[in-house]
Amino acid sequence: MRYQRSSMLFKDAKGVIPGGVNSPVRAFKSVGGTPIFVERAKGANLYDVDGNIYLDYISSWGPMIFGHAYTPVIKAIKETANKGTSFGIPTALETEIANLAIKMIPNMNKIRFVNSGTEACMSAVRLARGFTQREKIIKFKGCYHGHSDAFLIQAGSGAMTYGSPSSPGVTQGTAKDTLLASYNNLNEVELLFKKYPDEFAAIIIEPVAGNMGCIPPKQGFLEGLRKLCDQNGSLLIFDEVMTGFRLAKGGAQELLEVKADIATYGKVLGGGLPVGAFAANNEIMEYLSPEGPVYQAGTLSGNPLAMSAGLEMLKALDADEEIYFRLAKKTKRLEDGFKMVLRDKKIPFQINRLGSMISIHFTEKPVIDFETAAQGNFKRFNNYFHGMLDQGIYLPPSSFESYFLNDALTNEDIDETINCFSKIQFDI
Ligand code: KE4
Repeated sequence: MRYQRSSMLFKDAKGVIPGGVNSPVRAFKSVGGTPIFVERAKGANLYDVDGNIYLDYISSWGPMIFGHAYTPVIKAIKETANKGTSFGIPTALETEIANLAIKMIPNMNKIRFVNSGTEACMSAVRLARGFTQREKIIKFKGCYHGHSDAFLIQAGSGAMTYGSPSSPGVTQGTAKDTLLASYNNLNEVELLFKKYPDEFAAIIIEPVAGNMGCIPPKQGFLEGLRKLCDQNGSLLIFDEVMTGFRLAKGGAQELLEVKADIATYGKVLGGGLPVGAFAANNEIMEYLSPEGPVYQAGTLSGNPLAMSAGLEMLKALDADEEIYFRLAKKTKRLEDGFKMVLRDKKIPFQINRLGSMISIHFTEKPVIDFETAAQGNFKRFNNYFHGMLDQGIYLPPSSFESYFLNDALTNEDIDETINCFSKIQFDI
């Protein structure tokens, strides 16, 4: 049986870990079935505990941009570990990676390292609130900024009313300060600023949405948010946890040429170890403890083991002038192949792509926001997901996720993926 040992391990895991996983998306809840358990990974391949081999299209949800077990990162981790893994005392390594990150990221002077994207986004909002001395924030339906209370908010009864908690445990008191707008809808944001003048500390957005599937910003959308923030004295926070160091050295700020006031990072920045970060100019960062009044801290923040992995990733990206071109070209090859198959089978679909971020929605209408993303044919998606998994292609187990290609994928791997795709029975 193809997944026998994974099934056993999943059963064991559920006896001691909630849902058998340490992050819900891994449980295959939306696609059904039993998650595979990985034994090891190298390059573009995952090897599960039943001896099955996969081409990996999530790359640990972004970090493995050069592929798994990337030699320079592994070497750095081993060498650093021999000298101790964490001290809770400053190391020169933190300054080295901070300098390189600030060199690569436009518009920022300082960066603070934390341990996850959630922590980075949570801290960025607190910093924006402290800096502006305002309480409300605007986020966008379908954008995910981690599981901090302020972000687990769904649209309230009317678009202009307060949000409501999208998870038990999040209080109404928290929800009242988070208001929602639709992605790619500038008008809704303008109305919020009109309704709550001088009350918004910040807008937080994924500059290229990756948690509704991939949704690029419409022409002028981010520029419009920039203008509204400038007009209203609010900060623009780019959540670049996914896009940072993946779309370009300078992330979405560089690629889309829109300036953020605070940008958050994670994933690629840690090279597969737990790292998040947030960056801003000197004026804003001076408000952060211990220099300023906005408190933020972390026992393992900037620990040398994670910093050594992240530093090697950034060095490799900074030195490789072609990486982003190669990744975009490979992702376009996949896009073109998928389109040819689906057009030939006359299956309605939308493929959104920017750089190496891509996703498929089985729907007629262009997917431009959460509402249109939610109109996909999920049964068809789930059938496609499992049909590909059974052929050794590991895709994100939800149509609300973006695919993350890695540079270890070859053109032959992409063509093999397209070949597997052509064998799927879509017309169920
Ligand atoms: P983490 O706390 O999971 O490191 O980062 C949260 C986060 C923040 N911002 C964006 C744009 C993100 O995509 C994420 C996390 N991404 C998900 C994948 N959609 C992580 C996968 C998971 O939750 O297991």
